[in-house]
Amino acid sequence: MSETVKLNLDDIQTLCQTVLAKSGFGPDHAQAITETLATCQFDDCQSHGLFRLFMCAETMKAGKIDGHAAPVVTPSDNAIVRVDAQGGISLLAFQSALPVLIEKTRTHGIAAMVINRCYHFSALWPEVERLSSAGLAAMAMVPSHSWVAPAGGTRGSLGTNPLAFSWPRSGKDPFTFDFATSAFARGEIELYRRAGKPLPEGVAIDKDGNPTTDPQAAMEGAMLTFGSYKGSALSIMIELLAGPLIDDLTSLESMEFAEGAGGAPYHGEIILAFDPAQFSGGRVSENDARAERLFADIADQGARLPSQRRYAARSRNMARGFVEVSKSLYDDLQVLAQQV
Ligand code: NDP
Ligand code: PYC
Repeated sequence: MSETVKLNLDDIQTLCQTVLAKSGFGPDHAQAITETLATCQFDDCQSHGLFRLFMCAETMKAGKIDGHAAPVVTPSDNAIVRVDAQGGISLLAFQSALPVLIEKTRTHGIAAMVINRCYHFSALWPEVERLSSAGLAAMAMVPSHSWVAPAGGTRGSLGTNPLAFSWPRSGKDPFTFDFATSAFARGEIELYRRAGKPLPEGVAIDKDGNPTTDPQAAMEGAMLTFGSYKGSALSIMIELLAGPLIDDLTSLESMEFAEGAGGAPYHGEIILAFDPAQFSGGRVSENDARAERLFADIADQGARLPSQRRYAARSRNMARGFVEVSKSLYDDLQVLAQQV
């Protein structure tokens, strides 16, 4: 990072609250968004930290989101907790239904949270880590906008469709991964465009279907999935599980719904939680030891676990009490705070 600015938690909260309140988000939504952005920024998650304030403001400007929506959790006797975000940002809906998901998972061994009619702009790891910190294993998935071409295709049909997983570890940070099924997240391409840097090969094609390393051409053309047909198939699975399965929109439909107005995609989300106590027949500590043996074998080869960089950033930033963001991002956020 070239020139940087140091921001402590108060600075982050003030900046977020100013932008969000001025954009038109009510206090509950502003609080939920601020918590997530601060959590991401303290983990040095650049594409989904403070940078996402632009997307929040843009989503409000696009005119369809309800910044004051009150999520509604539907009671059920089964293992599915359904929460209708009522056209607001997903985060408040997630928070409202989380205690029910935890309770249902402990009752049934496996349970799912289905969020409908939400705008989604955030990283998924803060959500799955809320579940692993309650001793549960968890997965989360969302579609987005149809920016991504399927393997062998020439135009966007799929979303950047992130998949997140978290596994609780006694006395240690959980094992967590969270990544887009596109080769790059859209947010990452936006960061390359801001920095005027070319993309690596294999990330995108232009609008004529030719490979490109130009971030602007990539955004006008189509992004590619990671791992060729394998990432493409995973991405399609996410479309199905977090779309038609839960009676909500695919990335194609989310794009149509936006009518070119920009902002965050609008769709549903599915979060699955597993109770290790029930799945292992009560033999949690013996099976935790197996998992730990696997992690140790990986580390022993000099390989790193996913999220290790993030946890190191978290402990460093928490200890010193501030994060460093690029001065150009900080300046642009100050302008945003004046403009909205
Ligand atoms: P990254 O490629 O930055 O990272 C993906 C994961 O891989 C992280 O858990 C990361 O851990 C891990 N990782 C990276 N390098 C290594 C390595 N060498 N060895 C082992 N593990 C490694 O993620 P993306 O850019 O694809 O996604 C970034 C964020 O964007 C995600 O949080 C995702 O949820 C979000 N997103 C949200 C969307 C939405 O619609 N809401 C859409 C698409 C993405 P570490 O962090 O420690 O480096
Ligand atoms: O980075 O692909 C992305 C993204 C989409 C919605 C929020 N982030």
